[in-house]
This record gives sequence, structure tokens and C-alpha cells, in this order.
Amino acid sequence: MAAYDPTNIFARILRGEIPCKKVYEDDFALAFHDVNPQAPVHVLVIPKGPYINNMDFSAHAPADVVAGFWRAVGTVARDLGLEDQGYRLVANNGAGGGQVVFHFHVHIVSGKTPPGFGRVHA
Ligand code: DGP
Repeated sequence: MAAYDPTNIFARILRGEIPCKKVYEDDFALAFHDVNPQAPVHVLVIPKGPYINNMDFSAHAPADVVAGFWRAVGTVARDLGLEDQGYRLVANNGAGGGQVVFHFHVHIVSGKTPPGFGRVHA
């Protein structure tokens, strides 16, 4: 696996170097609106640590960091009022899995979602 690149766009958002439309933040995660929404609700949740993707995060993040991150994903979905209407979680992993930004992130999408969303770029 390639090394984490600290110049990626989400690392820059975490450092406050570029703005985001923040919806939630705690010790483990930052959540903000996707700049190019694919559904009426499209929010990204990212861990605060330098993990490239799910393979990296699931293998290398300490247990409290993994738990804190996934609790934050649930909190964001709840705070967005999505519990009743439902939502999808998408985590593209690797270029072949459609990942473009190489800082681990989970998409929360709800409402009308285009069929192409989350497609694999084989
Ligand atoms: P992925 O393909 O899973 O790596 O998705 C990356 C997402 O990140 C994509 O839906 C667009 C979003 N994105 C890219 N650059 C920015 C940015 O500067 N700000 C925000 N808010 N979202 C971004």
C-alpha cells in the first residue's frame, strides 16, 4: 500500500487550510457536505487520523479510534434526521473501487441516489 499523502484534500480540510461545510466534529471524526452532492443528502465522514482507506483504517487504527469513528457516523446520520427515511453508507476503497481522495471517508447518502453512484471504475 502506498504511503499516506498528507497533502490530500481532506487532510487540508482537517488542518483548516481549506473550508468545508461542517455538520459535525468530535475527537474522532469530522463530517461535512460533499462538494459535489449525488443525492439530496450527501455528507462525508472522515477520521481525524491519517488513514488512506478502509484497508488501512481497519488494519491499523486503534480500537477506540475505530469505535469512535463509527459512533460518529451513526451520530451524524441521526442528527441529519435520517433514521426513519433511511440512508446508504458508501466507502470507496482504492482507485479500482472508485476512490478519488485517499483519506479514508464514508459517504452518507439519502434521498434520490443516481444509479451510477458508488460504481466501480474497473
Ligand atoms: P471518493 O470517490 O469516495 O474518493 O469520493 C471523494 C468525494 O469527495 C467526492 O464525492 C467529492 C468530494 N470532494 C472532493 N474534493 C472536495 C472538497 O474539496 N470539499 C468537499 N466538501 N468535498 C470534496
